[in-house]
Amino acid sequence: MKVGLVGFAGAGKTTIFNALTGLTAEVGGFGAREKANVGVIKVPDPRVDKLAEIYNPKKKTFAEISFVDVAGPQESDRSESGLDPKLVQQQRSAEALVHVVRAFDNPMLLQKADPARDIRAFDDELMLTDMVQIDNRIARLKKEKDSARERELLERLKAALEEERPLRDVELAQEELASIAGFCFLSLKPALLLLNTSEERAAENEYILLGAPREVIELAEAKKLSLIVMSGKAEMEIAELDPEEQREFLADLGISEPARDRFIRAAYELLDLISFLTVGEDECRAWTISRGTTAQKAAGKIHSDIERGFIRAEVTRFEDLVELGSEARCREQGKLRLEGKEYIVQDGDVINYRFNV
Ligand SMILES: Nc1nc2c(ncn2[C@@H]2O[C@H](COP(=O)(O)OP(=O)(O)OP(=O)(O)O)[C@@H](O)[C@H]2O)c(=O)[nH]1
Ligand SMILES: [Mg+2]
Repeated sequence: MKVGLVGFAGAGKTTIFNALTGLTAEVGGFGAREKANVGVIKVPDPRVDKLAEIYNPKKKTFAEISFVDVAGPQESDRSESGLDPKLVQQQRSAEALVHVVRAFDNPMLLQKADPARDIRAFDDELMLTDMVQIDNRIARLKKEKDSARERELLERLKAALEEERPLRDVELAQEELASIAGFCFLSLKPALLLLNTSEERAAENEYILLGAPREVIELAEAKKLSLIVMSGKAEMEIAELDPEEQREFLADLGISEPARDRFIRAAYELLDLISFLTVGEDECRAWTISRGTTAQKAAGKIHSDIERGFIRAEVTRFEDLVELGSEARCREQGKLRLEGKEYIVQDGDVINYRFNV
Protein backbone atom coordinates (compact mmCIF):
# COMPACT_ATOMS: atom_id res chain seq x y z
CA MET A 1 0.00 0.00 0.00
CA LYS A 2 1.24 3.45 -0.87
CA VAL A 3 0.57 6.34 1.51
CA GLY A 4 1.28 9.99 0.73
CA LEU A 5 2.25 12.49 3.41
CA VAL A 6 0.81 15.91 2.66
CA GLY A 7 0.34 19.22 4.48
CA PHE A 8 1.78 22.71 4.66
CA ALA A 9 5.50 23.42 4.75
CA GLY A 10 6.95 23.08 8.23
CA ALA A 11 4.08 20.91 9.52
CA GLY A 12 6.54 18.10 10.17
CA LYS A 13 5.92 15.70 7.28
CA THR A 14 9.55 14.74 6.88
CA THR A 15 9.89 14.43 10.65
CA ILE A 16 6.91 12.05 10.71
CA PHE A 17 8.30 10.23 7.68
CA ASN A 18 11.52 9.59 9.63
CA ALA A 19 9.58 8.55 12.72
CA LEU A 20 7.57 6.00 10.73
CA THR A 21 10.30 4.60 8.51
CA GLY A 22 13.33 4.91 10.81
CA LEU A 23 15.12 6.70 7.96
CA THR A 24 16.97 9.99 8.31
CA ALA A 25 15.74 12.29 5.57
CA GLU A 26 16.67 15.93 6.06
CA VAL A 27 14.11 18.00 7.96
CA GLY A 28 13.56 21.74 7.91
CA GLY A 29 13.58 22.12 4.12
CA PHE A 30 10.73 24.63 4.21
CA GLY A 31 8.95 23.99 1.01
CA ALA A 32 12.11 23.61 -1.08
CA ARG A 33 10.93 21.53 -4.03
CA GLU A 34 13.27 18.62 -3.84
CA LYS A 35 12.55 15.10 -4.93
CA ALA A 36 10.22 12.96 -2.87
CA ASN A 37 11.40 10.87 0.07
CA VAL A 38 10.27 7.28 -0.28
CA GLY A 39 10.44 4.70 2.50
CA VAL A 40 8.96 1.29 3.13
CA ILE A 41 7.96 -0.34 6.40
CA LYS A 42 6.93 -3.88 7.13
CA VAL A 43 3.60 -4.47 8.80
CA PRO A 44 4.33 -6.57 11.88
CA ASP A 45 2.16 -9.70 11.79
CA PRO A 46 2.70 -12.39 14.42
CA ARG A 47 0.73 -14.81 12.22
CA VAL A 48 3.51 -14.84 9.66
CA ASP A 49 6.02 -15.64 12.41
CA LYS A 50 3.80 -18.43 13.71
CA LEU A 51 3.35 -19.99 10.27
CA ALA A 52 7.08 -19.77 9.67
CA GLU A 53 7.58 -21.89 12.79
CA ILE A 54 5.46 -24.61 11.19
CA TYR A 55 6.80 -24.43 7.62
CA ASN A 56 10.36 -23.36 8.24
CA PRO A 57 10.41 -21.48 4.93
CA LYS A 58 13.43 -19.98 3.24
CA LYS A 59 11.76 -16.61 3.49
CA LYS A 60 9.21 -14.73 5.63
CA THR A 61 7.54 -11.81 3.93
CA PHE A 62 5.41 -9.22 5.68
CA ALA A 63 2.94 -6.85 4.08
CA GLU A 64 4.41 -3.44 3.34
CA ILE A 65 3.39 0.18 3.47
CA SER A 66 5.41 2.62 1.42
CA PHE A 67 5.44 6.31 2.28
CA VAL A 68 5.95 9.22 -0.08
CA ASP A 69 6.92 12.53 1.50
CA VAL A 70 7.08 15.67 -0.62
CA ALA A 71 7.62 19.32 0.33
CA GLY A 72 4.35 21.13 1.07
CA PRO A 73 3.14 24.58 0.05
CA GLN A 74 3.81 27.56 2.30
CA GLU A 75 0.77 28.53 4.33
CA SER A 76 1.05 32.00 2.82
CA ASP A 77 1.43 31.29 -0.89
CA ARG A 78 -1.85 29.76 -1.91
CA SER A 79 -2.93 30.25 -5.47
CA GLU A 80 -6.18 30.06 -7.35
CA SER A 81 -5.15 26.98 -9.24
CA GLY A 82 -4.66 24.79 -6.16
CA LEU A 83 -1.60 22.76 -5.33
CA ASP A 84 1.62 22.76 -7.31
CA PRO A 85 1.30 20.32 -10.24
CA LYS A 86 4.58 18.72 -9.23
CA LEU A 87 3.23 17.82 -5.81
CA VAL A 88 0.05 16.49 -7.41
CA GLN A 89 2.14 14.39 -9.77
CA GLN A 90 4.21 13.00 -6.90
CA GLN A 91 1.09 11.95 -5.00
CA ARG A 92 -0.93 10.64 -7.95
CA SER A 93 -0.35 7.00 -7.18
CA ALA A 94 -0.87 7.27 -3.40
CA GLU A 95 -3.76 5.06 -2.30
CA ALA A 96 -4.34 7.13 0.83
CA LEU A 97 -3.23 10.51 2.12
CA VAL A 98 -2.04 11.43 5.56
CA HIS A 99 -2.56 15.10 6.22
CA VAL A 100 0.13 16.15 8.71
CA VAL A 101 -1.20 19.08 10.73
CA ARG A 102 1.04 21.34 12.77
CA ALA A 103 0.03 21.66 16.42
CA PHE A 104 3.32 23.13 17.67
CA ASP A 105 4.73 26.62 17.31
CA ASN A 106 7.41 26.52 14.67
CA PRO A 107 9.93 29.36 15.15
CA MET A 108 10.50 29.46 11.41
CA LEU A 109 6.86 30.24 10.70
CA LEU A 110 5.08 33.51 11.45
CA GLN A 111 1.73 31.97 12.17
CA LYS A 112 1.10 30.38 15.52
CA ALA A 113 -0.14 26.81 15.52
CA ASP A 114 -3.83 26.62 14.65
CA PRO A 115 -4.57 23.06 13.57
CA ALA A 116 -8.24 23.66 12.79
CA ARG A 117 -7.33 26.51 10.46
CA ASP A 118 -4.76 24.37 8.67
CA ILE A 119 -7.07 21.37 8.34
CA ARG A 120 -9.69 23.56 6.65
CA ALA A 121 -7.16 25.38 4.51
CA PHE A 122 -5.42 22.25 3.27
CA ASP A 123 -8.67 20.44 2.58
CA ASP A 124 -9.68 23.48 0.52
CA GLU A 125 -6.44 23.16 -1.42
CA LEU A 126 -7.17 19.53 -2.22
CA MET A 127 -10.69 20.34 -3.37
CA LEU A 128 -9.55 23.35 -5.38
CA THR A 129 -6.92 21.26 -7.13
CA ASP A 130 -9.56 18.70 -8.14
CA MET A 131 -11.95 21.45 -9.18
CA VAL A 132 -9.41 22.99 -11.57
CA GLN A 133 -8.80 19.59 -13.13
CA ILE A 134 -12.53 18.96 -13.51
CA ASP A 135 -13.13 22.39 -15.06
CA ASN A 136 -10.38 21.84 -17.59
CA ARG A 137 -11.79 18.47 -18.53
CA ILE A 138 -15.35 19.75 -18.85
CA ALA A 139 -14.16 22.58 -21.09
CA ARG A 140 -12.44 20.07 -23.35
CA LEU A 141 -15.43 17.70 -23.41
CA LYS A 142 -17.71 20.46 -24.67
CA LYS A 143 -15.98 20.14 -28.01
CA GLU A 144 -16.40 16.38 -28.13
CA LYS A 145 -19.43 14.42 -29.17
CA ASP A 146 -20.68 11.43 -27.18
CA SER A 147 -19.29 12.80 -23.97
CA ALA A 148 -22.60 13.37 -22.22
CA ARG A 149 -22.13 10.64 -19.65
CA GLU A 150 -18.70 11.70 -18.57
CA ARG A 151 -19.81 15.30 -18.43
CA GLU A 152 -22.81 14.47 -16.31
CA LEU A 153 -20.59 12.64 -13.82
CA LEU A 154 -18.01 15.42 -13.72
CA GLU A 155 -20.75 18.02 -13.19
CA ARG A 156 -21.96 15.97 -10.25
CA LEU A 157 -18.46 15.90 -8.75
CA LYS A 158 -18.08 19.59 -9.37
CA ALA A 159 -21.35 20.33 -7.59
CA ALA A 160 -20.06 18.48 -4.52
CA LEU A 161 -16.82 20.45 -4.53
CA GLU A 162 -18.80 23.68 -4.82
CA GLU A 163 -20.59 22.69 -1.64
CA GLU A 164 -17.15 22.15 -0.11
CA ARG A 165 -17.61 18.42 -0.01
CA PRO A 166 -14.49 16.43 -0.87
CA LEU A 167 -14.96 13.77 -3.57
CA ARG A 168 -14.46 10.99 -1.02
CA ASP A 169 -17.88 12.07 0.34
CA VAL A 170 -19.68 11.54 -2.95
CA GLU A 171 -21.46 8.25 -3.39
CA LEU A 172 -20.19 6.62 -6.55
CA ALA A 173 -20.92 3.30 -8.21
CA GLN A 174 -18.06 0.92 -8.99
CA GLU A 175 -18.12 1.71 -12.69
CA GLU A 176 -18.22 5.45 -12.01
CA LEU A 177 -15.16 5.11 -9.78
CA ALA A 178 -13.44 3.10 -12.48
CA SER A 179 -14.25 5.71 -15.12
CA ILE A 180 -12.61 8.54 -13.12
CA ALA A 181 -9.68 6.52 -11.78
CA GLY A 182 -7.35 8.06 -14.34
CA PHE A 183 -7.76 11.54 -12.84
CA CYS A 184 -6.29 10.45 -9.49
CA PHE A 185 -8.32 13.13 -7.70
CA LEU A 186 -6.71 14.06 -4.41
CA SER A 187 -9.89 14.72 -2.45
CA LEU A 188 -11.15 11.29 -3.51
CA LYS A 189 -8.36 9.44 -1.74
CA PRO A 190 -9.13 8.15 1.74
CA ALA A 191 -7.43 10.45 4.22
CA LEU A 192 -6.24 10.44 7.79
CA LEU A 193 -5.44 13.49 9.92
CA LEU A 194 -2.22 13.30 11.85
CA LEU A 195 -1.92 15.98 14.48
CA ASN A 196 1.75 16.68 15.08
CA THR A 197 2.10 18.02 18.61
CA SER A 198 4.99 19.30 20.67
CA GLU A 199 7.21 16.94 22.68
CA GLU A 200 5.87 18.29 25.99
CA ARG A 201 2.43 17.18 24.95
CA ALA A 202 3.73 13.75 23.98
CA ALA A 203 4.49 13.17 27.63
CA GLU A 204 0.83 13.59 28.49
CA ASN A 205 -0.46 10.17 27.80
CA GLU A 206 -4.03 11.31 27.48
CA TYR A 207 -3.19 13.82 24.83
CA ILE A 208 -1.74 11.06 22.74
CA LEU A 209 -4.99 9.13 22.81
CA LEU A 210 -7.84 11.55 22.72
CA GLY A 211 -6.75 14.87 24.01
CA ALA A 212 -6.63 16.75 20.74
CA PRO A 213 -8.28 20.15 21.09
CA ARG A 214 -12.05 19.81 21.05
CA GLU A 215 -12.31 22.00 17.97
CA VAL A 216 -10.01 19.65 16.07
CA ILE A 217 -11.90 16.53 17.18
CA GLU A 218 -15.18 18.08 16.08
CA LEU A 219 -13.75 19.18 12.79
CA ALA A 220 -12.36 15.71 12.13
CA GLU A 221 -15.78 14.23 12.88
CA ALA A 222 -17.56 16.73 10.66
CA LYS A 223 -15.16 15.89 7.85
CA LYS A 224 -15.45 12.15 8.60
CA LEU A 225 -11.69 11.86 8.93
CA SER A 226 -9.88 9.65 11.42
CA LEU A 227 -7.50 11.50 13.66
CA ILE A 228 -4.28 10.35 15.23
CA VAL A 229 -2.07 12.42 17.47
CA MET A 230 1.67 12.06 17.82
CA SER A 231 4.76 14.13 18.42
CA GLY A 232 6.85 13.78 15.29
CA LYS A 233 9.97 15.10 16.90
CA ALA A 234 9.87 12.81 19.94
CA GLU A 235 8.91 9.82 17.81
CA MET A 236 11.69 10.53 15.33
CA GLU A 237 14.23 10.53 18.12
CA ILE A 238 12.76 7.27 19.43
CA ALA A 239 12.93 5.68 15.98
CA GLU A 240 16.68 6.32 15.93
CA LEU A 241 17.27 4.25 19.08
CA ASP A 242 17.80 0.51 19.19
CA PRO A 243 14.76 -1.56 20.21
CA GLU A 244 15.73 -1.98 23.88
CA GLU A 245 16.38 1.73 24.36
CA GLN A 246 13.17 2.48 22.50
CA ARG A 247 11.11 0.57 25.03
CA GLU A 248 12.68 2.43 27.96
CA PHE A 249 12.27 5.79 26.31
CA LEU A 250 8.62 5.16 25.50
CA ALA A 251 7.97 4.04 29.05
CA ASP A 252 9.59 7.23 30.36
CA LEU A 253 7.33 9.32 28.17
CA GLY A 254 4.32 7.27 29.18
CA ILE A 255 3.70 6.16 25.59
CA SER A 256 2.55 2.56 25.33
CA GLU A 257 3.57 1.75 21.77
CA PRO A 258 5.69 3.45 19.11
CA ALA A 259 4.05 5.78 16.60
CA ARG A 260 4.70 3.38 13.82
CA ASP A 261 2.58 0.58 15.24
CA ARG A 262 -0.21 2.95 16.17
CA PHE A 263 -0.09 4.42 12.73
CA ILE A 264 -0.27 1.06 10.98
CA ARG A 265 -3.35 0.07 12.94
CA ALA A 266 -5.08 3.37 12.23
CA ALA A 267 -4.27 3.08 8.54
CA TYR A 268 -5.61 -0.48 8.27
CA GLU A 269 -8.81 0.52 10.04
CA LEU A 270 -9.26 3.63 7.96
CA LEU A 271 -8.73 1.87 4.69
CA ASP A 272 -10.66 -1.22 5.78
CA LEU A 273 -7.75 -3.47 4.95
CA ILE A 274 -7.29 -7.11 5.93
CA SER A 275 -4.57 -9.68 5.34
CA PHE A 276 -4.62 -13.18 3.95
CA LEU A 277 -1.69 -15.54 4.16
CA THR A 278 0.14 -17.97 1.94
CA VAL A 279 2.42 -20.76 3.17
CA GLY A 280 5.00 -23.10 1.76
CA GLU A 281 8.55 -24.26 2.09
CA ASP A 282 9.80 -21.33 0.08
CA GLU A 283 7.89 -18.55 1.69
CA CYS A 284 5.31 -17.68 4.36
CA ARG A 285 3.73 -14.40 3.53
CA ALA A 286 1.02 -11.87 4.40
CA TRP A 287 -0.86 -10.03 1.63
CA THR A 288 -2.93 -6.91 2.12
CA ILE A 289 -6.33 -6.57 0.45
CA SER A 290 -9.47 -4.51 0.93
CA ARG A 291 -12.22 -6.14 2.96
CA GLY A 292 -14.77 -7.64 0.57
CA THR A 293 -12.26 -8.75 -2.06
CA THR A 294 -13.12 -11.99 -3.88
CA ALA A 295 -10.78 -14.97 -3.95
CA GLN A 296 -10.09 -14.50 -7.65
CA LYS A 297 -9.28 -10.78 -7.29
CA ALA A 298 -7.10 -11.47 -4.26
CA ALA A 299 -5.13 -13.97 -6.36
CA GLY A 300 -4.14 -11.06 -8.59
CA LYS A 301 -2.15 -9.62 -5.68
CA ILE A 302 0.14 -12.62 -5.92
CA HIS A 303 0.32 -12.88 -9.69
CA SER A 304 -1.92 -11.89 -12.58
CA ASP A 305 -1.55 -15.45 -13.98
CA ILE A 306 -3.14 -16.91 -10.87
CA GLU A 307 -6.05 -14.50 -11.17
CA ARG A 308 -6.52 -15.24 -14.85
CA GLY A 309 -6.13 -19.01 -14.57
CA PHE A 310 -8.05 -19.30 -11.30
CA ILE A 311 -9.55 -22.74 -10.68
CA ARG A 312 -10.23 -22.74 -6.97
CA ALA A 313 -8.92 -21.60 -3.61
CA GLU A 314 -8.11 -24.07 -0.85
CA VAL A 315 -8.77 -22.17 2.34
CA THR A 316 -7.90 -22.95 5.94
CA ARG A 317 -8.25 -20.66 8.92
CA PHE A 318 -4.97 -19.54 10.44
CA GLU A 319 -6.11 -20.78 13.88
CA ASP A 320 -7.00 -24.24 12.55
CA LEU A 321 -3.72 -24.58 10.75
CA VAL A 322 -1.76 -23.66 13.85
CA GLU A 323 -3.82 -26.03 15.99
CA LEU A 324 -3.60 -29.00 13.62
CA GLY A 325 -0.10 -28.32 12.37
CA SER A 326 -0.49 -29.02 8.65
CA GLU A 327 -2.82 -28.58 5.71
CA ALA A 328 -3.04 -32.36 5.35
CA ARG A 329 -4.45 -32.69 8.89
CA CYS A 330 -6.80 -29.78 8.24
CA ARG A 331 -8.08 -31.65 5.17
CA GLU A 332 -8.64 -34.84 7.21
CA GLN A 333 -10.54 -32.91 9.86
CA GLY A 334 -12.69 -31.11 7.33
CA LYS A 335 -11.02 -27.80 8.07
CA LEU A 336 -9.85 -27.21 4.53
CA ARG A 337 -12.51 -25.68 2.34
CA LEU A 338 -12.63 -25.47 -1.44
CA GLU A 339 -13.86 -22.08 -2.50
CA GLY A 340 -14.78 -20.63 -5.89
CA LYS A 341 -13.85 -17.33 -7.42
CA GLU A 342 -16.68 -15.38 -5.80
CA TYR A 343 -15.68 -16.38 -2.27
CA ILE A 344 -15.05 -13.29 -0.10
CA VAL A 345 -11.63 -13.61 1.51
CA GLN A 346 -11.56 -13.19 5.30
CA ASP A 347 -8.81 -11.76 7.48
CA GLY A 348 -6.52 -14.63 8.52
CA ASP A 349 -7.47 -17.00 5.68
CA VAL A 350 -4.54 -19.16 4.61
CA ILE A 351 -5.00 -19.72 0.90
CA ASN A 352 -3.51 -22.16 -1.54
CA TYR A 353 -4.53 -21.31 -5.10
CA ARG A 354 -5.14 -23.86 -7.82
CA PHE A 355 -4.77 -22.34 -11.24
CA ASN A 356 -4.13 -23.14 -14.83
CA VAL A 357 -2.30 -21.00 -17.38
N1 LIG B 1 8.76 21.30 18.39
C1 LIG B 1 8.52 20.49 17.39
N2 LIG B 1 9.13 20.72 16.23
C2 LIG B 1 8.87 19.90 15.21
C3 LIG B 1 7.98 18.77 15.32
N3 LIG B 1 7.92 18.15 14.13
C4 LIG B 1 8.73 18.88 13.29
N4 LIG B 1 9.31 19.91 13.95
C5 LIG B 1 10.24 20.89 13.40
O1 LIG B 1 9.60 21.63 12.39
C6 LIG B 1 10.51 21.90 11.33
C7 LIG B 1 9.93 21.42 10.00
O2 LIG B 1 9.82 20.01 10.03
P1 LIG B 1 9.80 19.16 8.68
O3 LIG B 1 9.57 17.75 9.09
O4 LIG B 1 10.97 19.46 7.86
O5 LIG B 1 8.51 19.76 7.98
P2 LIG B 1 7.87 19.36 6.56
O6 LIG B 1 6.39 19.25 6.75
O7 LIG B 1 8.56 18.18 5.99
O8 LIG B 1 8.15 20.67 5.71
P3 LIG B 1 8.35 20.79 4.11
O9 LIG B 1 9.15 19.64 3.64
O10 LIG B 1 9.05 22.09 3.94
O11 LIG B 1 6.97 20.85 3.50
C8 LIG B 1 11.81 21.22 11.67
O12 LIG B 1 12.67 22.19 12.21
C9 LIG B 1 11.41 20.20 12.72
O13 LIG B 1 12.47 19.96 13.62
C10 LIG B 1 7.39 18.54 16.60
O14 LIG B 1 6.62 17.58 16.79
N5 LIG B 1 7.69 19.42 17.57
MG1 LIG C 1 9.72 17.90 4.25
